[in-house]
Amino acid sequence: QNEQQYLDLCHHVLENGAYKGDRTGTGTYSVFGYQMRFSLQEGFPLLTTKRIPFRLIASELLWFIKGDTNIRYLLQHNNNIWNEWAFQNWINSEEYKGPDMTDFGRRSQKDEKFKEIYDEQMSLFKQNILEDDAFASKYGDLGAVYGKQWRAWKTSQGDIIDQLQQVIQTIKENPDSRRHIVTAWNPEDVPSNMALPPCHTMFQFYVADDKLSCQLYQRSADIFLGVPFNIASYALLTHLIAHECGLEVGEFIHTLGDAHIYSNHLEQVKTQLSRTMQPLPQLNIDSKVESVFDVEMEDIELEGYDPHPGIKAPVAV
Ligand code: UFP
Repeated sequence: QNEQQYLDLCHHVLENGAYKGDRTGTGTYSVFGYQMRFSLQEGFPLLTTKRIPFRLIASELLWFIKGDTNIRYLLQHNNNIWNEWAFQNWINSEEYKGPDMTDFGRRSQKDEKFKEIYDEQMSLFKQNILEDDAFASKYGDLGAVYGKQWRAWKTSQGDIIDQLQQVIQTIKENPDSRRHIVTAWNPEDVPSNMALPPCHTMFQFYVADDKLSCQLYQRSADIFLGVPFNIASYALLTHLIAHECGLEVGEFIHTLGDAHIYSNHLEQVKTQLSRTMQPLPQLNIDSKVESVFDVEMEDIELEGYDPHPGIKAPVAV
């Protein structure tokens, strides 16, 4: 069963994970190298043992697919998941004259007073991104994030490669190819140009029996907070591309490098593991959709999602 794959991963890391320090200073239990297989025919792999905000996953994916790198699109869809990265550029700039926001992520988790001041600055920032075109193009753009690498990879010759468009074309023209790859890891951009070196390093498509499968190599995986999003995102991508190519969906294969549970997520993971899985939802894509590049939120519908409540956990920053 699909969701069991994820719960097994949690059990595996709780039992076998090595304690390991990490960049954020939080500490993790970690294994290296792990694979899950989700049969997309069985249902859409959105976890039911805690509520996962599908709307955020879908609008972020559409943002990648469009090759957009400006958070304005996300804000227009009430999606705040990339705000901190843009905000960091804003407070680093000479134009920012507000209160000191140094280390805002960590401080707002620890200091209530500071959090109020930060929330106010963040909401002003969001308003400016939404209302002021010049401000948005200057401070809303995240640069070399997934949208850019997928749709506008810059070569050393200064040319642009649209990897996603090319891979869709080859899936249609030469489905048996073993070269259906999109890579986001660009050594030239890591780390100086990138807010966060890509976690989803590369993915490959595969066609057999008129079914489209996708495998992702994820170099670093926050099992409690990140992975449930990542599974749903790539499952949705596979559905969308299969739809455009006139194929059925096959499997999503999720291969993880450093797969870790943060030491301050252990209780939350145990709570989740104590719950009973519900039936998986179904994904419906509007049959009018022809190209993945034109998909909008209203074309995607999730049916029969009845999860357990969400579980809060601190994000490692
Ligand atoms: N992370 C995920 N999935 C994502 C994403 C980040 O699990 O889609 F963007 C986690 C992995 C890790 C942290 O815990 O974010 C990135 O830190 P690092 O670059 O040090 O691996």
